[in-house]
Amino acid sequence: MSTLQALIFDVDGTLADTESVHLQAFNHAFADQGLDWHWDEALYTQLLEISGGKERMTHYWKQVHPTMKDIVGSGLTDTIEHLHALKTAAYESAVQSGAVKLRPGVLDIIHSAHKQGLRLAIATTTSPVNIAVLLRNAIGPDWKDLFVVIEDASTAPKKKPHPQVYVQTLARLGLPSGQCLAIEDSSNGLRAAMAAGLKTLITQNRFTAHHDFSGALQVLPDLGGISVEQLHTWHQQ
Ligand code: XBP
Ligand code: MG
Repeated sequence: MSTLQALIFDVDGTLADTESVHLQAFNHAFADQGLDWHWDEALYTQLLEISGGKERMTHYWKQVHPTMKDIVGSGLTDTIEHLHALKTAAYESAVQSGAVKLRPGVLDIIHSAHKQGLRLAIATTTSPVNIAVLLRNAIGPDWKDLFVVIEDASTAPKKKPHPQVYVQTLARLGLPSGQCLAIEDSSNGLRAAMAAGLKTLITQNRFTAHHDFSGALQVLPDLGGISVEQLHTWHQQ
């Protein structure tokens, strides 16, 4: 029987309910560039089927505004890069000003798991600056000391449901998937983790409550009141 040695956390929607702040940041970038794009929550819930902010904007552009000319005069890719840089800056300042709190139970689980000697890792499709601003504000300047591995959009360009980010996390942990547990919020994340052979706990949120979570170890509203011991028990199931 493989005992649990590591927890691998997704970021957006799992560590914190960040997507409404991402949504505001996208709309800020569009308005800043004089685009008449405005994503409401209903549309964004659909667009979240596409992991990765750049991929999401590219999908939207090609699907909804195929005739739109690029705005920086050097083609779609550069325009998307430019919009994404603006969006990330807007997201960073919103989180920096306290727009996002960690979800219930997350900080307790991180600290108790770390104290009990479990290794902690992050496997996300978001950008590294977004992880840093969230966790620096939520945990403190030494937040990185708690995580032995961080894989993100800068190290794993193939986005969930592709398993690349989880496969690379496992390789860097040096652990078999059977000794780890992934914690996710979305069907893309669940599929990516399961494709890497990981048992996965889902903490759903309002953007993902309608998703198909077949194959998840558990589907929870959040981690509130969940102990590390309980994670061990579920992992042994
Ligand atoms: C969720 C995502 C990200 C965010 C936006 O990531 O798909 O794209 O929505 O962040 P996670 P970026 O894997 O943590 O759930 O604009 O930086 O992509
Ligand atoms: Mg997520």
